[in-house]
Amino acid sequence: MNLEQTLNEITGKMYGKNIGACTDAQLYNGVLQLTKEKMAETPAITGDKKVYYISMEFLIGKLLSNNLINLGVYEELSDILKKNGKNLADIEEAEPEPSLGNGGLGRLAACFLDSIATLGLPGDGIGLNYHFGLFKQVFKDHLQNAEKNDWIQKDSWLNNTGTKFEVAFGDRKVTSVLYDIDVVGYENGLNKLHLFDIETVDESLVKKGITFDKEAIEKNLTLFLYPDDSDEAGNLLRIYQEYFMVCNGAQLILKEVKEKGYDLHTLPEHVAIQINDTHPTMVIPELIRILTTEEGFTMDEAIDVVSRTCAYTNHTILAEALEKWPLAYIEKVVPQLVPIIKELSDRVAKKYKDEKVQIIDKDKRVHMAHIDIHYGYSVNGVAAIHTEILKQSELNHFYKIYPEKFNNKTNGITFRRWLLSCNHELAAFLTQTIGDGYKKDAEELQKLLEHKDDQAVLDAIYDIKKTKKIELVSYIKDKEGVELNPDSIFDIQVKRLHEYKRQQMNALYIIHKYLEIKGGKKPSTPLTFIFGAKAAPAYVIAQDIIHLLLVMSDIINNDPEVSPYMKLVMVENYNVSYAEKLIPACDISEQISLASKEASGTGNMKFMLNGAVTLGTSDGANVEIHELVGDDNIYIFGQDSDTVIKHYEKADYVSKDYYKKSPVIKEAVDFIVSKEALKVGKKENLERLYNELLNKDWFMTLLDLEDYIKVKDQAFADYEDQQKWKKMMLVNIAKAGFFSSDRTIAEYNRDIWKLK
Ligand code: 9GP
Repeated sequence: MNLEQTLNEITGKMYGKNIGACTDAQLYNGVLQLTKEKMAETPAITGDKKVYYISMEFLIGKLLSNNLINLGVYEELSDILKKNGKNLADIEEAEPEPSLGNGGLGRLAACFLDSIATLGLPGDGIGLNYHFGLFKQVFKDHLQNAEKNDWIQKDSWLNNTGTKFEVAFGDRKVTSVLYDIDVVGYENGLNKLHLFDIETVDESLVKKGITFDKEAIEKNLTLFLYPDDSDEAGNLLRIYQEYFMVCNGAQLILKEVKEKGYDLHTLPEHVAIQINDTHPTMVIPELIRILTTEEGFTMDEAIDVVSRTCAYTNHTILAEALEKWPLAYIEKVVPQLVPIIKELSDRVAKKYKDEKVQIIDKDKRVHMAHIDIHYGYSVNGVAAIHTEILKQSELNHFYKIYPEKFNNKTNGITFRRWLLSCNHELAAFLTQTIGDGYKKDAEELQKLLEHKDDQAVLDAIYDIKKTKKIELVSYIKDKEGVELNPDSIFDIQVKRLHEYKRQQMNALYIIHKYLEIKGGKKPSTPLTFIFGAKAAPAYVIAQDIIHLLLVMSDIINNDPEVSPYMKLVMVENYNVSYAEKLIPACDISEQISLASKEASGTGNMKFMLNGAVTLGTSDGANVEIHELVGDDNIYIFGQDSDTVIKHYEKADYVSKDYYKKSPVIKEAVDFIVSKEALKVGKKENLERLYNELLNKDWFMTLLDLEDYIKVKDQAFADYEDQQKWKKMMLVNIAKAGFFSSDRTIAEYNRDIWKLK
């Protein structure tokens, strides 16, 4: 049977209809089943050694288009649907986006799974199946509201495996259920994403918004990703979730190893466990516990085997990734781990006197990252500068003890999703111009450089950008009700909302531009500023920044004197699907974190690959983008990380000094609490943000603001020179190959996992 006959048979059985008679939603279910059947026929990737990537988040995005591409049937299916009067893009719209991740960390995990399978390496993900995931963002009265994200439908990519494990929280025992999502490599075999759920989960526990009884562990454990942890019950719930994930993960790993007939003493020869930030750290004591209590290992043997199996990735220098749990909390949740953790801590204390490297500190808090570093065999950062900062300052005490453990793995992105799937036009044009070798070997994108002076190629890239802008304009009109001008410059900042990412600095630039236009100074080409970001519900200042952006968009878009020259839109509920529409349409990619604070960033890579030019600080992977494209094809501004780190060390940054010194800064900051802003916005939020900027500004917004304004204005001016801009676009696309996650994974494998 050919693909069309199979699909007709499926829709016939499901709905008694042929393809042409189905609605898009029905067809989505039909194509879902068809794709799942094709994946089930794909051979599993096997080998002597397997990697398990354990992560609290997997931000996998919609899967239909990607799976079809990787299976090699996207075009064929698209043609079949067209022949039947249907459009694959419309059918993709019917797919709900899984809500299993938050930001870069989770998206990276998803890109990695794609690349691991594409490279034909045996490797599975291990995580949790959150029913309401990260919250759904809804704007009301210029404020963010959080609602549950009800993404799981009857038919979905989740396959109930029937596998169950018992998890003990002290004397309290619960049962897990394992769901798998198939991960198919690009023209390669199959791996799995294993998502554990608690059998007794109860969705009806959530009454209003995202509030629920935090103590009802049996019911709430897998409801939300990152539930509010501003109180003790919230902290305990996080520990319950983390332990539930690793206890299941450890049981699954050991079960698979035994089923293959390997002796557990040879674990490091058959398994590598990659610990993604510190959330899965308890897998180390948990494995040691199982091996010593159930498998007859001595403590020395268990520690040795586990330490040669586990590797740790650090994804940020902010405190949030270096979890420190009070020992008393761990005692409440998993008392059986406490003796193991104490043993691990005692061994360190005997060997090293330095307080900074202890596992349990004087206040009886357990430093999770310290467990990873002492009892794992590899510690990696996620961009060159980030790894240097870890070695030289954040984790310097450990680097001195274990220099051989530290290594860098600059992040990457899967080009299947971030080029082939989200920008068919550009992918087709690249194939036509440089052949399709780049799909397997991303470095081949460099062939595009041979066309740097080819007018037809330069024009085509520019025209594709215009097509994507027009598509985005219509999407945003539909979703947000805002009319944008496709002939304007699209300047986009999309990422989690955090002060270190400095959306507030961008907002101050926008205020400055608004005031300039009001004063009669109009930009030659109109400007469109687009934001997308969710703020953690308990993060007050982040909510205030969203408020300011929504207030400013109201003021700007409704001012007839200003709106022909500039528009501002903050898209609601930014997620992977939205990113796939925004990124191909972007001209200027905002990567403006305070230097030293963004470990890597991966949005920066996605934008570059789609022909946007970066406006950024010397932070994270921006540094490597800069090296690759050269000074002429990027806009870099602001203080470098050494300077910033010194400011922190000396505690000598005073934001008010910058405010007093610069009339431009003062004018922009003052506007936040101006009559005009207060007429639209809320006094409490705007005043709080204003005071924060003037009296604290922990992430040094005002430090770089003047330079930011200058360099951003330069970028806008350069855009006027179309020829110059087209060349910049071309160089950025051509140089993006380094950032393929296939390269990153090949490096992880070469240096850390060593799978055949
Ligand atoms: O903030 C980092 C981001 O810079 C990086 O690209 C990403 C993937 O490595 O991880 C983010 N970290 C977190 O989300 C939490 O540590």
